[in-house]
Amino acid sequence: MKFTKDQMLKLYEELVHVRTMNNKIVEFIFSGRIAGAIHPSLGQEAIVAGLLYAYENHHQTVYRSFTHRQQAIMARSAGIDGFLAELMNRATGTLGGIAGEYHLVKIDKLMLPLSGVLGVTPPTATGFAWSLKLDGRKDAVVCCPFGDGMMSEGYVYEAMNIASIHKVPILFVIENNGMAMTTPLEWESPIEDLYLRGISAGMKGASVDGNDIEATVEALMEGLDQAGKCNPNVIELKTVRWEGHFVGDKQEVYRDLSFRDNLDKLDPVLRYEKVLLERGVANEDHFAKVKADQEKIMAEAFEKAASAPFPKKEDFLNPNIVYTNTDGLPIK
Ligand SMILES: Cc1ncc(C[n+]2csc(CCOP(=O)(O)OP(=O)(O)O)c2C)c(N)n1
Repeated sequence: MKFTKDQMLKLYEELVHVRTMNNKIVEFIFSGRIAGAIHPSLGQEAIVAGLLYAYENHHQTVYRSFTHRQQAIMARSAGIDGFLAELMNRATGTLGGIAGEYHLVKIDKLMLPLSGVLGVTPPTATGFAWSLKLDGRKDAVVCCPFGDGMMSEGYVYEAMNIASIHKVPILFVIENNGMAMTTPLEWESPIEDLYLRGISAGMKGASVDGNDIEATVEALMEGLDQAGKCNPNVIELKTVRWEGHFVGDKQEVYRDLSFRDNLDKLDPVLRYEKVLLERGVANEDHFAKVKADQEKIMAEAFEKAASAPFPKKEDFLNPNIVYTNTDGLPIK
């Protein structure tokens, strides 16, 4: 795929958008305005930005599940104000601040069920994709991203197997960052290339440099195209987790951090800046403007969410609010 100048600039903007949101999340956690274990995608922005771009440019509707590192995609799906308020457990959140990001389900916004239980999304997303096929829906497809740690859960492989047997319209995306919490990949998998698990389930698949935004987008667009024709497939995107598992996790006690010596070779934002400079598509002034614009957008959106009130205490105990139907509306 050749990208036009406008498309390249859009990809760059998305990368900066995701990086800026990551940095804001960290800032708001350390200033006490976001609570709980939040997992940003620092260093993995090309995957999040690539998925955003693919979802918005694929010719079918893309229902999606999420990893815990995809706040920017949740924000684009739910609407940034509602999402950020939900992330900060404010009453103005998409689900009234009761769900938080871990349980933000909104089918009408294409957001498939999530859970704090690792491994739940592939079986759920596969079932949803299968129902699309049974309903004769040719206008829609499902994308299910997950990490290398999740790939080691038995029911994730079972989901791939079922998807392959019944040819359901789903793309599995493995974000292989080489770490599952404190566990390095070699402790949980005898193979480095996890897309081979999809191949062994009879699907097509490929492994791609997940820090290269263009390669990532190309692979995802092709994967969605195939999935949309009921050819389930798997794309593995290799990347590196820069920080601890969650913000505040002291990873230096369990992890060799020598990868940090080569961050400029890994950094998806810096790498794409070099590409755009070499191609004469953009210059340093453009990069600075995009960063300043994104900083302003994020600062305003985060402050707005943080200034909203918390839900009422009794709402957390109200089953009509805690349990919702698939559109995220209270069950009456
Ligand atoms: C069933 C279950 N086991 C363990 C956990 C704790 N846990 C949350 S995230 C995670 C690691 C996930 O690793 P990976 O899938 O590689 O994603 P990454 O965090 O690297 O993006 C673990 C073990 C959980 N939430 N649920």
